Amino acid sequence: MAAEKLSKFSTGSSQQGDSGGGGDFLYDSKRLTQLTKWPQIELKLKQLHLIARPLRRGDFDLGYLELLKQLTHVGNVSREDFVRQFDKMSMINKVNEHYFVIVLEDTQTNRIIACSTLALELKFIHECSSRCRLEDVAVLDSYRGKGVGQIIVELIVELAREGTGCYKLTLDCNDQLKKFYQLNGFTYGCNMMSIRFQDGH
Ligand code: 16G
Repeated sequence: MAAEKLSKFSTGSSQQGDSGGGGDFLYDSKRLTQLTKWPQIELKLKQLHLIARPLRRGDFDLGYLELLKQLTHVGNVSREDFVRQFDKMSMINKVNEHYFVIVLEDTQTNRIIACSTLALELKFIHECSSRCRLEDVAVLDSYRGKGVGQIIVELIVELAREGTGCYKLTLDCNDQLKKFYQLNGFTYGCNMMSIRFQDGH
């Protein structure tokens, strides 16, 4: 039963391949381009001169971390730190896909202007299903108000729905963003609690 719930894209283990031409993607870009809704999403992106693709090792130079700084504390992350973390995620993805970081790149400036991450957690419950989390959604301030946030969330929702076989997709957000996520298909369910380690950055 669990096997039947696997995505139509599932290949057993991650393909490190890249149908998009850049080489070192975090996961196979077909995960995005084979989504049923991809043509509609791609059209919306084109109108804004944007492309959507998996994170690449070279994105350190295209403003990925600067973008994340608009979401929360990032701290000092050197190129070596970034590449080490990227390679760890990539290795984990080879065993079983877990990290789907999507970036939107402006084709006119070659800067990354929005991002989001789908993280997949394997479970025993729900017949050995998986649960997905929507994480680290950020849109560069100068690109807000154009529907970019809606596109980046839609991509993750479709990837979770169609590309993972998970039984649910959840997220954490502050009160100001509740309305935005409700408009994008999420319902308010249960409370999120946390213990913050380190010094509460
Ligand atoms: C938001 C993000 C979460 C991110 C956190 C960082 C979404 C949907 N939620 O809750 O993914 O990890 O902010 O804030 O993007 P923190 O540094 O206070 O944990």
